[in-house]
Amino acid sequence: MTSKQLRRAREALDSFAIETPSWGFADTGTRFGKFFQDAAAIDLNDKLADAGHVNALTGCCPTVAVHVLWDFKPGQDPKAVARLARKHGVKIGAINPNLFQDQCYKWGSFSHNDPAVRQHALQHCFDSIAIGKAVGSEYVSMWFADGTNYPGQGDLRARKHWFEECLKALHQKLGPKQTLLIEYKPFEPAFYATDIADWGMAYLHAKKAGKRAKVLVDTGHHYVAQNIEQIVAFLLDEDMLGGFHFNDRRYADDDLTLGSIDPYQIFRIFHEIHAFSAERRRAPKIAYMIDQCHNEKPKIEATIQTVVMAQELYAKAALVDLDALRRAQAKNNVVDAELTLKKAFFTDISPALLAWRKANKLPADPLAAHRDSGYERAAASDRRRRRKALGIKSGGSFA
Ligand code: AFD
Ligand code: MN
Ligand code: MN
Repeated sequence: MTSKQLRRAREALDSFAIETPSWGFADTGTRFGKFFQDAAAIDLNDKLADAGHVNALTGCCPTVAVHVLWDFKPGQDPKAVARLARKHGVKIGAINPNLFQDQCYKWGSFSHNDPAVRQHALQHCFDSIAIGKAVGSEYVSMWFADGTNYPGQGDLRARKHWFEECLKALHQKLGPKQTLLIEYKPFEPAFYATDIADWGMAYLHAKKAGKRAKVLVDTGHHYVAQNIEQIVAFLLDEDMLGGFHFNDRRYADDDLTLGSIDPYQIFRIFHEIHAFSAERRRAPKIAYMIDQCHNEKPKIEATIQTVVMAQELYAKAALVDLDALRRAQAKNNVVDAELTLKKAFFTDISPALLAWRKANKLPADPLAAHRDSGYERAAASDRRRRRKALGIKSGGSFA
């Protein structure tokens, strides 16, 4: 690395933070079954402890996204949760309402044809906004499972109008520092028409909801051939890119770990953001968040691997020589234009990462430091004991 590259990479590392998901530390599964891990978090205290441990080792993930129904017990004091997070060295990040598990949502939430259900869903979101205000969170992150499975099942335009009404009502409840993130997903669990199926629908709903509504891009929520960085460039240019849920996938919303299948795609997404920031001389406010569930990888190891990969790709993308790129584009020199990206992508930025970690008093190898720390072993034995006492299934081959 040249000294100029070293400086740019370290500046990028200084400015980069990514949010871990509370649900990434707990046992998760697929629709075919759940495989338990002894060291998986049991409750919110475990999740925040694990998130704090990952942040202490990596220095780049100081906030934790929470799922209201999965993390907040009914009547729990949100300020106590904020204090618990601080105790573990992290802060509560995005608030995720849950509009997809209650039985009343069988026919949808904001798109339900019964106004009482729509009102029930809205009230849950109002409560989630209040939790966000109480814990000092900036983001309310909305994902909807709403959709239909058969042609003719629902009135597609009526559902659009119900969504518009609810999102507008929700936006009006936001505090002055809160942003509403509207996430899209082409299918699953709906397999005929998902109500917010693509970036265009999310964009339209955000625009109509109000000024503090933006689009959330989940990298797993696209058709295999879709060009995600082009969507990101459009949303950036319209000042409508609110944030990301990063993960990776081979086929659909597989929730594999970021960069495990196609790191070059994440690099190209970050390149669009760096190019936008350089040309507009301002870094857009974007919530970088992880949304994964690692059924097979140990939860904490997978999260360390993920945040380090995100850091590396973000720093690599900062090395693209934008002047050389624009010169090559101006001359339609396709090979040189492509090479400016490839050169940055294949630059070994470990010298910058090591220097950054040293300057921030962080371990040179966060994964090795975690493995040497005994944290996983201690968590497994404590949580195995607690699971037994709670009568919850544990890991192991014949459990
Ligand atoms: C599922 C959904 C969506 C949502 C996440 C957390 O596909 O990505 O953001 O759960 O609620 O992955
Ligand atoms: Mn998501
Ligand atoms: Mn998803």
